[in-house]
Amino acid sequence: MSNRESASIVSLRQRVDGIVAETPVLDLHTHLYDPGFRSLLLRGIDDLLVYHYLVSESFRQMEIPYDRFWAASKTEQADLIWDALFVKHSPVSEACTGVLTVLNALGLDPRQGELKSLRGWFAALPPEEHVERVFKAANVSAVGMTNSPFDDQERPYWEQSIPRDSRFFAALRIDPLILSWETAVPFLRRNGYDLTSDRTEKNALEVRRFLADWTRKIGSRYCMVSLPPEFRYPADTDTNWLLDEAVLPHCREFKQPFALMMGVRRAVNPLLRMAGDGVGRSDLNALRDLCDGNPENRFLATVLSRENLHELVVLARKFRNLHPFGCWWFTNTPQLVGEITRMRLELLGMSFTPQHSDARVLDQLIYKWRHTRSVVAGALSERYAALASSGWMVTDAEIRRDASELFGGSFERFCRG
Ligand code: HDL
Ligand code: ZN
Repeated sequence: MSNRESASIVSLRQRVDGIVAETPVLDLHTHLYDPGFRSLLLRGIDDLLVYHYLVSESFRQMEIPYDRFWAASKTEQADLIWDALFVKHSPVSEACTGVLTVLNALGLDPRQGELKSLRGWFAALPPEEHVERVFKAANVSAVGMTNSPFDDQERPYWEQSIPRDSRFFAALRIDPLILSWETAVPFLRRNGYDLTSDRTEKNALEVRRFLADWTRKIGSRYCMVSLPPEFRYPADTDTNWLLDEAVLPHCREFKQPFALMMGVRRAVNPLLRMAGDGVGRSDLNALRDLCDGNPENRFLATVLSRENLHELVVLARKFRNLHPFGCWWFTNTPQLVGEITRMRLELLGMSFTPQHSDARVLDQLIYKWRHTRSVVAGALSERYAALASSGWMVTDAEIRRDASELFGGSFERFCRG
């Protein structure tokens, strides 16, 4: 490669880095809450350190019995995790590095003094100002929440009219309905829905009334469910009856996509509580038959198993009502985000959404998006360099258009249908 050619590759990467950095992102799936939900919005150094990704990693470096850890206060747990993963060992995992990316971006040096000074800094930051500071540092324009009518902590907030920050849009999460029908029925009955667990048209209509009531109450933009690797479609199950007779007709009526997160094996180690979930390979024939059998429905989909990711991309080539999104959870590491994004660009062009943060703690938006932007910009630059070698010189306007598509535009267009 001549000096001139290598110089133009470097400048191309710099152009792409710059444009990607200045492109605001719509983060379609997080577990964050609008500050109006008060204590449900997790933020600050202790919430960052007790993030379940770090809990599972720290148990590998600690002898403490599970119950002793869970009996400790959040501050004590954070101290244990800091010592295990940051003091006794280099914090090289993605989740550890992320904490340091956040602190560095906020101008905080964790090497100076104890965690106490960091705690004091965050404690002095009002939630609304904290949101502004993080959204600016992460260049995030909006985040999708995860809103469950079945969550006893969250539900009361929807029953009062709290002031809402429109940047936090709602998404209706319905795992208990879809996956635990027998326990969902008494919950629905307690909340005014006249149904039984029998698979009748009347009961299906009551479930649709529940879905419609909550979609209107929270103004959700899509419905979402996470599914175990064993999920099959079609199948003679309550899950599939609910999908066919209630959820998918509801999504058609409200002109909303249905989001599937496939391949999570819950409570592989229950002693780790939220940190105890694992992964399993899904049978994506189920997704194929959902897309093929419901052409009027639109499906957002992400998969947890790396082995499913190539199949998901190939399926998306066959069904335009399928929109792959994100490098979910255990695939959200720089190496895998790079591999997955290159695969998607090379097989789908721009018709996908490369990432969602899945952030649970406000400050995580900073690291999850800085790390993602760097990797996506690299993959995009490589594709543009391939174009350049065929004489197609991408313009800055085209890079801005493409980045805007990848960081929320394509999702929003898919939602509009
Ligand atoms: O089911 C989900 O939405 C997952 O994202 C889980 O919440 C998981 O605990 C998680 O936070 N992954 O990033
Ligand atoms: Zn999630």
